[in-house]
Amino acid sequence: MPQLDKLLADLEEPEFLRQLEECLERGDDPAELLEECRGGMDMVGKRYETKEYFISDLVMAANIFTEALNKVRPRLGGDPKPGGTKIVLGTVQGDIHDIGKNIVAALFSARGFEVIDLGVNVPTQAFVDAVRESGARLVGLSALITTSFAGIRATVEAFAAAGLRSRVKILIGGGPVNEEVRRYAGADGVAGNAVEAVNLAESFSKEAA
Ligand code: B12
Repeated sequence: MPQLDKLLADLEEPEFLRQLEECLERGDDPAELLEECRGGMDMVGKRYETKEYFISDLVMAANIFTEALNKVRPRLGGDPKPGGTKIVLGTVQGDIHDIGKNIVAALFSARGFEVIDLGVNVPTQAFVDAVRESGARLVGLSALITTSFAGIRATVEAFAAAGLRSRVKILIGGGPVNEEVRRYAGADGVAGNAVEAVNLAESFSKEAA
């Protein structure tokens, strides 16, 4: 079994991509492969904390992961369906991490949702406006740095202030986001990875139907 996580953490780009191709060719589960790669990003984060890696290494790791996601995306299957359940997705204000959000977006599209991706560092009002314009009943907020938990909460509060809180289910996720953060922010659900995120969204959509 190749160690995709370690190859990514060591920034061994050509060998990492070669082995990823091999795994895809032999039919390994694409979502599981992405989770293994995510383990490599955790190692990168730890090396950054211990000052073995610098920001430039984080950028390089992010670029390699993005290439990996581009290779894996077609294998996730499905087609984006304009008529599917809509979800407004974005990384909250103050935060520019988007790899996890992009994986979540890819899996939602593959499972037949229509994803309205607002990108990164999204102002609270932009989420509210997107829900108003699209009529989406699901919102997904991503956050990777602890200082952006306040951005999650502010976004939830913005929906309340706009009188839309009961219309939408708000899912949150991203590295350190957990049940405690969900309670702090007043969101409806939290998921630890993209597969859990889609399953939770599907159960919310069924409830609403
Ligand atoms: C790559 C990286 C970067 C890249 C990001 C590039 C990009 N395009 O995203 C760059 C270099 C830009 C970067 C910048 C910074 N980073 Co950074 N970064 C990382 C790193 C190494 C990996 C993140 C990642 O991509 N993980 C892989 C993805 C797949 O995992 P994920 O995001 O968790 O997503 C999964 C789940 O969480 C879930 N999910 C994700 N989103 C959502 C959304 C919903 C709705 C749901 C339901 C689920 C869900 O599904 C995903 C798939 O399974 C992490 C370390 C780590 N362990 O995460 C640090 C890390 C997050 N960064 C950190 C820091 C400090 C920074 C900077 C502040 C550094 C600086 N001094 O400038 C800046 C932040 C700037 C800002 N304002 O945002 C710290 C945060 C510490 C903290 N206490 O908050 C970390 C933890 C590193 C560390 N250990 O110190 N970073």
